[in-house]
Amino acid sequence: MSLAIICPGRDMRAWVFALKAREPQLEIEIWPDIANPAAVEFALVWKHPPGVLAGLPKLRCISSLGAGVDFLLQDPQLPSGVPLVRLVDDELKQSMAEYVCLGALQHFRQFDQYRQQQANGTWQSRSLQHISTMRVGILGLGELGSHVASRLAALGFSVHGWRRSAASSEGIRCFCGNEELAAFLGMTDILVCLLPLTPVTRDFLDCRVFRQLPVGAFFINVARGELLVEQDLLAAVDSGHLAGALLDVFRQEPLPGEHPFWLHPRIRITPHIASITNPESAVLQILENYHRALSGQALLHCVDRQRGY
Ligand code: OXD
Repeated sequence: MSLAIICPGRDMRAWVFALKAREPQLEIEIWPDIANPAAVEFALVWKHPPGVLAGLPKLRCISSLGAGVDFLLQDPQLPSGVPLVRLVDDELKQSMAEYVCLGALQHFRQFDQYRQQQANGTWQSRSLQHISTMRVGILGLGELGSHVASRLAALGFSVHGWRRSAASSEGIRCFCGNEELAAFLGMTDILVCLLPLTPVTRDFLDCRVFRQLPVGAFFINVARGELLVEQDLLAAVDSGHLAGALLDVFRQEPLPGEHPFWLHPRIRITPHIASITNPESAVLQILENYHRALSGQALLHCVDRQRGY
């Protein structure tokens, strides 16, 4: 039996090292060099070529190498009976919180404006509100969203959240479903998107959403590019309705060289680095699930294929 790593185009040596450090006997195969597909019982996957998993007849578990599983569910030949799991990892949560807190603080403390003043040789202080007057709304209160919310609240921001369906959210005001979306957006000065990408959420962030935000709101997308209608964001920023945006994810990655986001003065971009899986910490969950899968026990962080997360 073996564990296959299927992550085209990535250097997986750190993963093999971390897995072997904890479990030296583990047999690891790296796609496309899988000697015996019938021996593979566990697959560790990121953006695999569609159809590859269907060629592994003895799979007992498919684990995403990240928090998202949208790329798995888009594979039309995804083996139907095999459980899917995603990573829930403290370091993923920590790095996501760092990124969003930095983006929110930079906007709140007007760093872009000070940068501009520096370029113009202008020495001038700008007015500063109390941080509690800055209302941050988190779309998606799953593992990452809830953690980010608690870190933003610890900094002093007023934080509230929105989720598609009702569920308890400790210590944070939560709006639910389409009926409460307008109320949520209407009191959001910084909108942070951490929704999973599913057929229901694709293109969710469009002109109707931006229109309902207060004038001068700021937008941060750290979820998936396909949630955003990019033209609608550009129009909302260019019209002055939105103050700007910080984007880490895009419909097409890498972002094409001629894309208007590159040179836009009020849109900042990063190359999908908000939260990066650290092999050292992530292999703990992966190995736990590997053993659970082999012994037929319930797996950690299973994905509901119907919901898409
Ligand atoms: C993830 C990602 O899903 O990095 O973990 O996008």
